Amino acid sequence: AGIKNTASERTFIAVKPDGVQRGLVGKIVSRFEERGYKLVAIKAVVPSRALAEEHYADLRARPFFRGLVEYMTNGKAPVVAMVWEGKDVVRQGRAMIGATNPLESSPGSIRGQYCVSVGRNIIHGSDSFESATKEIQLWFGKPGEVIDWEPANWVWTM
Ligand code: 3AN
Repeated sequence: AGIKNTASERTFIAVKPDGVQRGLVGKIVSRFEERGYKLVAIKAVVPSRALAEEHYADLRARPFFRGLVEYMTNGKAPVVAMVWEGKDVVRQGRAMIGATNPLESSPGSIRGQYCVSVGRNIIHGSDSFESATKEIQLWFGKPGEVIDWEPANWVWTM
């Protein structure tokens, strides 16, 4: 409850193993940077089964759950986990990513530009402020993993 300050909101974004395999990490990072968001955490990680199952706990009953966890954890490529900060970043992040099913993702969205299969849709983004809080804690729970910093103008502030 209370008023949320969405200017300093944070969201959890992850390039999934298929996105890493396809060399899309840089393009995805660029989109968030160029939109005006601030990168406050990033790491490559092969998640444990427990972490992946907790991350996708809401989907436990779905038929694709086992396959989804297997593909996130098999280590053929890591997940690139990130935390992005800025105004309305939870909702904007979802809009930039596009619909879950690539058949419904608008062509200008990340999934709309790079994916054709719902089971290989290259990227995850938190779907609400509450999910973001939970997912940031889950993936970046150790002290110091999320970094507060202030942008400065390095072109002429010297
Ligand atoms: P989103 O990732 O857009 O929040 P969710 O939470 O419904 O969508 O699904 C999480 C992940 O589960 C998707 N990114 C996708 O990898 C996988 N998934 C969702 N629906 C299907 C499906 N029908 N078949 C296979 N995988 C699916």
